[in-house]
This record gives sequence, C-alpha cells and structure tokens, in this order.
Amino acid sequence: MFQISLDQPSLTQDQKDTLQQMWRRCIRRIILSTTLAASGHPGGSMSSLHLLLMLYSSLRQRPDEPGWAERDRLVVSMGHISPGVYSVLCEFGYIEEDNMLLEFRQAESAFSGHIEHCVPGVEWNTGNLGQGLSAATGMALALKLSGRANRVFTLMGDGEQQKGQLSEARRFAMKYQLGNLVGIVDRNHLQICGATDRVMPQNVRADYAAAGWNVIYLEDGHDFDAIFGALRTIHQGDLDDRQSPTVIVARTIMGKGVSFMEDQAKYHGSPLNPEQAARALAELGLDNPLDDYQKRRGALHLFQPGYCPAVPYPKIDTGIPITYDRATVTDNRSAYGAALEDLGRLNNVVGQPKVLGFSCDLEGSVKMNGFHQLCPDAFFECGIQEHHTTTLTGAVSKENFAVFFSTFGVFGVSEVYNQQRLNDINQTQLKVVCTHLGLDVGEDGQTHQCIDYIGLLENLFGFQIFIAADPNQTDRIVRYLATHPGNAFLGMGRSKLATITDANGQLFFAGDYRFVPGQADWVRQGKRGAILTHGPILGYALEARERLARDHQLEVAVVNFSSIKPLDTASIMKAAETGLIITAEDHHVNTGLGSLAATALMDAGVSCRLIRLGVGHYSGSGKPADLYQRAGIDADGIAKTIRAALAPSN
Ligand SMILES: Cc1ncc(C[n+]2csc(CCOP(=O)(O)OP(=O)(O)O)c2C)c(N)n1
Repeated sequence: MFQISLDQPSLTQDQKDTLQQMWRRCIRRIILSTTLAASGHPGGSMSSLHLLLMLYSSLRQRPDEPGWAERDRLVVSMGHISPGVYSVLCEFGYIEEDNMLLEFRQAESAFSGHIEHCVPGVEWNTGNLGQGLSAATGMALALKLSGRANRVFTLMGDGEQQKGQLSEARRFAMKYQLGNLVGIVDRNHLQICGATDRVMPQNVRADYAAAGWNVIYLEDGHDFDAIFGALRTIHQGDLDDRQSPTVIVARTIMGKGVSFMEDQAKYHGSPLNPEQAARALAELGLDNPLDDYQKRRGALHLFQPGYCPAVPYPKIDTGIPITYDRATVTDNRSAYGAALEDLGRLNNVVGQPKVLGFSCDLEGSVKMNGFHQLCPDAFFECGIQEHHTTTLTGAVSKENFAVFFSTFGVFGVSEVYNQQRLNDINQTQLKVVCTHLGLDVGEDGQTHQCIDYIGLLENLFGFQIFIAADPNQTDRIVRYLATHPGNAFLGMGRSKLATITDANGQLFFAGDYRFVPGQADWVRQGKRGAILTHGPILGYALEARERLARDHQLEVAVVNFSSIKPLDTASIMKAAETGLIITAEDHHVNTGLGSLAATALMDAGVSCRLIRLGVGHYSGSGKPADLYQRAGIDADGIAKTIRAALAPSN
C-alpha cells in the first residue's frame, strides 16, 4: 500500500508522481460514478480530492483490518462527497473500482449517496452536516483516555461551518485539550445556493482561532506539497500550542480539474450528462468506458457485501444491586446516581476508566455528582451543548467504554432527536439516561415536559426504551445497561417515589427480581380489567386498584411496562383476556404505550376494549400530582375511568 511518512522532510518526486496518477484515476471514478448514477456530488468530491489523497496516504491504517484499534480515524463530515471518498478507498485497497462504479447509488449497495460505515475505510455515517466534528471529537477523547497516540482527522465543508453544533464541538475539544484532533476545512467558498459569503457570511479561521485552536491556512488546497507540509507540521508538533486541536483551512476550487466545472456551485450536486462527461474525460486525456459500464450496470449487480465492523465493549462488573426498603422514599435519579457511582467504584481506576459519565450543566439534577467526585477523570461537563454532546457520546461509546449521557428528557431526546437518530444509524452503544420526564419535572412548565420520548425513540430501530418505576428497579436497569452493548434509553421523572411492593407487601423489584428487557411486570393480578402503565403512574395505578377492590369489589390487574422496546406483547394479549385494558401514562396519549398496545392488539387480531389515558395537551406549571389529577392519570382519574367502563349500563 502506498504510504507517506510524516517524518520525512518533504515529498519525493516519486511520491508526487504517484499521487498525481492516483488523482487522475480518482477524478475519472468521480465523473464516471456520478454520471452512471445520474446523481451525486462531483463538485465537492473534486474539490476535496487532493486533501483526501494526502490524508489516506499518511494515515495509520490497515486496509485489510479496517477496525484495527491502533488506526488513525478519519471522519468525512460532508457525507455527500461519497464519490470522492470511494474513489480514494479504491486506491488504498479497501474496495474494488468495479464495485464502486457499478453499484454507486443502487438499491442494496453499500455505496450510498452519503458515506456509510458498511464500506470499509469509512469511519462514520454522515450526511446531516455539522455532526462530523463532534464525532471526531468523541473519538479523539476516547483515544486520549485510552492513552493511545493515534490521531483523529475530520474533513469538513465550508458551508457546513455555518452549523451551530460546530461551535459546541470546538469549545469542547479546546476545554479537554484534544491535541490529537485535526480538522480540515475544504474552503471552496461555494455551497448549494452559491457563494458561502452570500448564503451566510462567516469567518472560518477566526471562529476556530477564537475557540483557541491552532489554525493553519493553505492558499492552495490542491498542492500536495502544501498539504503534506501542514500535516507534517502537526505531526512534528510544530504548533503554537501542542495540547490544543488544530484546523487546516485549505483554499480549494469546486470541480477542480475540469475547466467547465471549476468554481461552479451547480456542480455541488449535479452530475455531468454523458456528453459532458465525455468532454471532461477527453479534457483530462482519460479513456471513456461509460457505455461499457452503463451496460454492465443495468445487467449485473455485484453488490459488495456490507462490511460489519466489530464494535468493542468493555467487560463491566455490576456488583450487587442496592435495595431500597419500604421505609425509603427517594427519587429514581438518586438511585441512578448511586448505581452509577457503584459502577465507577467497581470498574474505574485512575487513568484507566471504563465507565464514563457526561452531562450538560445539569450534573446535580441528574445526580451524577457522586460519580463525578469519585471518578473525576471519567466525568465530562459538556455545558449547554446537547447536540454536540449527543454525537460526541455516541462516538465515544464505540471506543470500548460504557458511556452514560444524562440530562433532562426534553434535552436528551426531544432537543437532539436527529443526533440520536444518527447515533442509531452509526450503531453506537450509548446509554441515554434522562430524568425529569413527562409532567414530573417539578413546576417548570410546558417547555420542560418531555411527553414525546416514546414516540420519538420508537422511530430509532436500534434503541431500547426502558422506564423505571421505583428506585429498586432503577438500580437494576442501570446495572443491566452497563453490561449490554447497543443503544438504550432509560427514563425517569423527578419526584420521590415509594418503593413498589407485591400483593404480600414484599418489595417487588428486589430479592429475586431480575430486569429482563421485553418482560412486563405483573404487579397485581385481576380479572375485571388490566391497567397497563409505566414510571411514576404505577403507584397511582396501584392505589386505584386498591380502591376499586376495597370499595367496589372490582379486581383489576396492574402491569408495569418498564420495557417499552422490546415490548411484551404477550402480556398485552394476556391483559386483553380480561376484556378491558386501560393504559395510563405520563406521556402524550397518542404516541406512548396506549398506541403501542392498540397496534399490538390490531396486529394480533385480538379484540378488546381499550381506554387510553395520558397527556392530551401541554400542561401548565404545577406539582406533578396536580397535573396528573388534571390529566386524569392519578388514582382518582384511573379509578373513575374503570368504574365507568365497568358500570352495568356500559
Ligand atoms: C444539516 C443539513 N442541512 C442541509 C443539508 C443539505 N446540504 C447538503 S450539502 C449542502 C451544502 C454544503 O456546502 P459545503 O459544506 O460548502 O460543501 P460543498 O458544497 O463544498 O461540497 C447542503 C445545504 C444537509 N446535508 N445537512
């Protein structure tokens, strides 16, 4: 494999000739692939091509072992330059040219319009601009924590610099002194709608400098010598501040290499038609195999199998669960904090943490302070920068750490839904533990009431969704999360809750209890109906049940759905045997457990009366008990609904 050492003083003529030949093969692939697909982004790909070639030439990498732990990471943040990335990957033995040209943008192919990590050599799926720097920052933090000397590079667009998440990432990288992080900005001064200065003026270099980064400016981002020089400067540590991250801002030309494409915003996202492609290839003195590929593309699907990178996950000792007795009344978030502290005590040694905690200026509220005090090198205060933190923590979670990110539900899910979605797509292993869910936020009012988390997270195929009912269950779910790879959400409210007991008065979520995803908790049995619930409403449901049994001889079952995804549909069917299901939840009534139960019943063709209770509108400020009463999901509301449903005339 062609490899350039950054220890050598300068590029040799041989190396420059080789790079130039590579460039010619790559520009040919960019033109051919986009014209064959009749879509794609040739302009930006050509703009970044010299940068990509020099980067891949000097990365620490093993193409035959793409997941090699000691590799440098390269996050290409503008996923739309996929033709450029794939072209270069062909040069370094990651993929085959024929596969790329025949499959680019075809259904089922790994070679999507925006880069995906199922192509070996691609580190992170991108396409939603503005997130690559955060992902790279996460990788850089993880490598630093692991004591590894490798670097993380991220190539970004200049239009992309307009995204606010980049400012968040810059500040974080500076605060945590990520000297192993290098940003490269393809400064072609164009974006989809024209000149970057017209679309949205910005001073890219000043923005990085203001955040404290080292800034290197290249007047010609197509000059291999200059790019090599900048990378070498960083490698040699010849910087104003070696502990700080560095950005290379490289002046480039959109469509570089083909006269009629150069500096034309149009070619950001428009391919050449076959005649134009023929003209471009002729101008470059390259052959034109379009017809041949066109025929083969229609007739043959090679389909490179998607590469599935193995993602490491640490071995975590979960210790012994803490049991909160019946006399204890505490909040689930304190139980979370205590369990996390336990995990830190059992698994983290100074300088070598395995369990990491991140929060966004809400450390005390989400009860991470005990963990922070115990493991100061494993806790990261990210400031009010949730978009960055979501992507950052996702990236760290793929680097052999158990990562807990905590904030209020409204900031960890609703605010950053798309970042969580990209984490899902990137198959991260993040544990999102959110407090202050639903109306249980204290008296903060509408803006803080996260009543949509189930509906939102249900869209994310890989996220498990758990909700804790009491401190004992919280403790056990947290320990479960720590040992299981994959993305998971654990939600809880703010209030103090009594521990849940069984019909005999014994603690329900202690002793032999084990948290099992996809298994609902039958807290009470009953034949006249079944209340399906979760979180803080479980206590109210139990109270409603006791009243109905005592005062009206109506015995209904109470089933707690701590696992929303996977969902225990068998328990829903069993509940349906009673003839009446009431779902009661501190969640938007149309997108929570009630809707999931309705769908499950319909899917199974099971007919049962279903009454859905939940939050029907934005609620005001108030104590949760008062808000629950108004929403009809307190004990009174639930009991009344059941009585009415079971009244003889009904
Ligand atoms: C968050 C987000 N908003 C909008 C888009 C649509 N989009 C794709 S590329 C692009 C322009 C990017 O400009 P630049 O970063 O300069 O890349 P270049 O044009 O140089 O390839 C836009 C707006 C997107 N992909 N992501």
